[in-house]
Amino acid sequence: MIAYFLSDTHLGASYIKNPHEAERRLCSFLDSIKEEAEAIFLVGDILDYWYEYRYVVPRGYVRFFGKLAELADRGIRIVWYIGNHDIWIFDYLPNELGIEVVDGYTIEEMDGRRFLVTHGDGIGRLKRSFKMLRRLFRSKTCQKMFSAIHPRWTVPFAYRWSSHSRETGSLPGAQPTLPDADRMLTNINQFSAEMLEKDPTIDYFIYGHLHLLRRYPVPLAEEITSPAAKERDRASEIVVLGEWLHQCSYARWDGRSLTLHRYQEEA
Ligand SMILES: [Mn+2]
Repeated sequence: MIAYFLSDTHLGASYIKNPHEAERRLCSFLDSIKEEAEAIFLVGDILDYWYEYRYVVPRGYVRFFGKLAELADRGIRIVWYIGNHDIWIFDYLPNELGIEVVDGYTIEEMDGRRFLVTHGDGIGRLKRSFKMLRRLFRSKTCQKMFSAIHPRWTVPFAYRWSSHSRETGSLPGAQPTLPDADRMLTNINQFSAEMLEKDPTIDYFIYGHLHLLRRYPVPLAEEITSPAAKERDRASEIVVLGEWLHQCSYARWDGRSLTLHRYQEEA
């Protein structure tokens, strides 16, 4: 099985200087892997803002959506994990593009290895304000109320929020700044160790969200180290996927090993 993992492309973000170029580069990457990829995991914050109304969706991304549809039509399995920016995908994108959309995590089995995959914004110890907003954003009642407001007001508001929160770093739309990244690394370490305690068969924990490219063995806190985990013949690893604003980083599973790469277009 050949599979690809990438995250945090943030298409549509106001701070992307050349939006069409960012979209084109992503499509060119998808083109370059379509002959061999059997599964593609989009690990969250793929769009900087998205909101599906019942009969209407926001503008943009036609080439990217078209590319996903083309790859899905070829039989490539595409799984899109909701991040903290692209929360409001409902039934339009999955049905229209023929992809799977996941809110939370899944455990994937490929070639006898097990992968826990999730964006990573909702795990570990979160600030109370962040937790409340996450709940608010996912509340069916709030979504109904939000949908009832004309998009001419909500969409510009959401874009402003998304770029403002990035500057202040205090809201869920925020990009992690470095001190924040430390806390988030602690969160994913803790979450991974706890999951491993429950299920020692997980080989890889794959996260987005941090905009850092990292790979290291799951650090097991002493109090949560289980005998089962200790007896394992191989160490479980944490992989943080980086981002597509500068690094264009991704992970590739080739059936035997997982490797990290940066996409560079051929001249
Ligand atoms: Mn994120």
